[in-house]
Order: sequence, then structure tokens, then C-alpha cells
Amino acid sequence: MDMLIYVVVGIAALAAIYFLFIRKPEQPKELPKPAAEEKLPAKRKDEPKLAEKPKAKAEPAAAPKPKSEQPAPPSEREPEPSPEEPPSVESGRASLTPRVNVQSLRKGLAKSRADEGFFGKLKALLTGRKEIDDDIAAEIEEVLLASDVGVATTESILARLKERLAKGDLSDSSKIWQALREEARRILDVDGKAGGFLLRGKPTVVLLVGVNGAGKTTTIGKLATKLSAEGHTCVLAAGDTFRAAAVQQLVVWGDRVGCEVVRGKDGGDPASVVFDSIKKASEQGADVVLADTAGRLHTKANLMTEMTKIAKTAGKALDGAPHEILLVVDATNGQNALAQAKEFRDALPLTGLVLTKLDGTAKGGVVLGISDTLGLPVRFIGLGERPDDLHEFSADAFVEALLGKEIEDKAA
Ligand SMILES: Nc1nc2c(ncn2[C@@H]2O[C@H](COP(=O)(O)OP(=O)(O)OP(=O)(O)O)[C@@H](O)[C@H]2O)c(=O)[nH]1
Ligand SMILES: [Mg+2]
Repeated sequence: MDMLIYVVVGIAALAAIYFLFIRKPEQPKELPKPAAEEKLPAKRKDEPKLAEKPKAKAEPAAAPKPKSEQPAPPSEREPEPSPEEPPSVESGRASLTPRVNVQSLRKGLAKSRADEGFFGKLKALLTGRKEIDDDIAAEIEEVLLASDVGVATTESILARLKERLAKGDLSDSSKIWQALREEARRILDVDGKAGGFLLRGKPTVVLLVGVNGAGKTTTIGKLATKLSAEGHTCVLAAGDTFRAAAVQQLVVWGDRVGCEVVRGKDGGDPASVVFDSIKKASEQGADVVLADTAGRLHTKANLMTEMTKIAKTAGKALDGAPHEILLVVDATNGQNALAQAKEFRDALPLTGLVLTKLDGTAKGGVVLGISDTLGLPVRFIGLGERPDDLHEFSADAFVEALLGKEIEDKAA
């Protein structure tokens, strides 16, 4: 019996030693990592809107995805920006696209590059031309006018070309191409101002104005998409209270991008919507207010009065606002667009231009005419309806895309 007790106690002691000292405690199973892409948007909704440092924000599922958001496998990653070209957000400028992307601009300007377009016509004129005689000036003039460069701007380009022709400076077609590009750059480089806009208020208030259908609301959606992808927070002001559908259109963009949309009553006072938006953005510490406006009221005079009132009221909500008043112009309207643009310029202290629908016109010369006549820098150009079809304007890149190379080499 004693023996049996010893055996039982012995076994129990061995078992205790085994469980206490020898057997390793079972490791907790590693939880599968949440698929960051799926979870983030839902979670981030409750997070404070403004991060301490600008950071790429997650987007709701329906939104078009900025490439920068999700880390891609190394092989798919975009090349790092070169050290000579730091992202211009650092300097406070709202750089919305890689600085120079001539190829994608050229794709968007395909109609102007085609045979029957601005570039194509110049190419037909200059290709294989051995004799540079006086006729060439008149032929170039014809192409410029047909491409919506406008009378005054065409005259100023021609005067300089003729001077150089007389001096014998432009002895072959390649030199003429060169001279045309120089002229285009001179015109587009308004006071040395670059495209995009500076974030110089907190919030920076940007008012978009223009006739109906010019692309104001779409441009706001595109701008909000890009600004958000770069880590800036935006508030959208639904200042087109004239049409209920306009507010709805902005709300759709706001939902896509994840930006708050401040709206008033249908038919309400748009100036007070803009005022409220600025106050809200200030309270939230948002970076940018993008204010939409109506393109059509009962009369033109009403529209201009309303725009002026909105701009003044913005200044009451925040000193220095609006920091930018961008005139949105539909490039396919050609010379009509110019006449409309002048009315806005006379009524408002415009700071820049957005030329939309350049993908839809063969007359890319309209950019030169409008910028020159109004004396305003082009800040952005629209080359399609998708969120990433808005390009920060660069005179060099644009001229290169519209009038540049490869074909010049063949033509020379
Ligand atoms: N192809 C092309 N279409 C564009 C571009 N920008 C805007 N659009 C289209 O132009 C149409 C009018 O754009 P909206 O943004 O509604 O114009 P809006 O100035 O807000 O017009 P109102 O609200 O009526 O004053 C829409 O169908 C847009 O998709 C562009 O750069 N290229
Ligand atoms: Mg609109």
C-alpha cells in the first residue's frame, strides 16, 4: 500500500515538474493583420480631421485612389522624386501633379497636336520648308488666328517674328519653331508666376468663378482630390445655391474625397454659405476652403454683383480671404470664352485662370490668347473628366507639350 502511495505521489510530482518547468506555455496565435486598405476608411471617419503633420489621408471606397496612399510592392512603386525637385508641398505651394509630365500633357492635347490642330497646322507649314520668305509670317498669322490665339496676341507675336525675320535671325524652320516656343513661353510666364497656388492662409480660401458649364464644380472636386491626397484638409462651400443639383454635385465629390461640404438652403444666400464654410474650416483647423459659385443667375449683372458680395463676405470671415479667385474657362468656347472672361475680370480681383476641356479642342492656342489678354497666370488646366485630369500649369511643360520637339526635328 505504502508503495502504491509513493508511486502516485512520485507521478504527481513529475507531472507538476513537467507542467511548471519543462512545458513551454502555448504561444498566442498571431492574429491575421487587418487588410489596411479595407479597414482604414471606416476607422478614420472618427479620427480628428486634421493630423498634426500633413499626411496622406485614406479615402472612402468609392473615391478614386491617389497612388501615393497605399504602399505598393517595391517593383510597383513610383520612382522617388529626385533631390533636385522636392515636392512643392514642402514650400507651401499646392503642387497637384508631378511637376513636369510632358507626355501626359501631350496625350491630353492630342487634338491640338493632330494634323488639323494648332500644332499640326504649323507643322504642315514648316515641314520641309527650305525657303524662309516673307510669306511665312502671313501663313503663321493665319494659323494663330484659326487656333484662337486672338487678334491682339497674334499681332504681338507676329511683330516680334517679323523683326527677327528682317534681321535674318530666323534662317530655317527649326529657328522659327524655336522662336514660336519662345513667344509662347514669354506670354504664358505672367510675372514669373507659376501654376498651382500658395497655401498662405489657414485656411486658404479659393473662390472659383465662371460661366455655367465651364467646369467649376468638377475642378473643385479634382482639386479636393489632389489636395487631400497630399495630406491637406479641405472644406467645400456649396456657394451655387441657385441650382439644387449643383449642391448635390458637390456633395457627391465631397463624399468621394472625404471632405466636409457646407451647404445652405436652396435659393439661400451664397455669401453666407461661404462665410459659414470659412468659419467652420477655421474652427476645424482645415487647410483649404474651395468655394463653388453659380454660373448663371437671372441676369449677368446679378451674377457679377453676387460674386462681388461673396468675395467681400469671405474677407469678413477671415482677413485676407479670398486668397485666390480663379476664373474657370471652358477652352472649347474659344473667342466667346474671352469675352466672358473679360466681364469677370472687370468685376472681380481675379488671381488666376483654370482652363478646362483642353482635351476637347484642337485650338490649344486659346490658352495664349486668354492669359495674354487678361494678364492672368494660368494656374491649372483640365484635360479630361477624371479626378487626376487636372494639371498644375507649367509654361515650359505646356509649351513643350503643345509645340515641342520630336516633330520639329523631322520638320527642320
Ligand atoms: N472633357 C472635359 N470635360 C470637363 C473638364 N472639366 C469639366 N468637364 C465637364 O464639363 C461639364 C460641366 O462641368 P461642371 O463642373 O458641372 O461645370 P460648372 O462650371 O460647375 O457648371 P454650372 O454649375 O452649371 O455653373 C461636366 O460634364 C464635366 O465633367 C475637362 O477638363 N475636360
Ligand atoms: Mg457647378
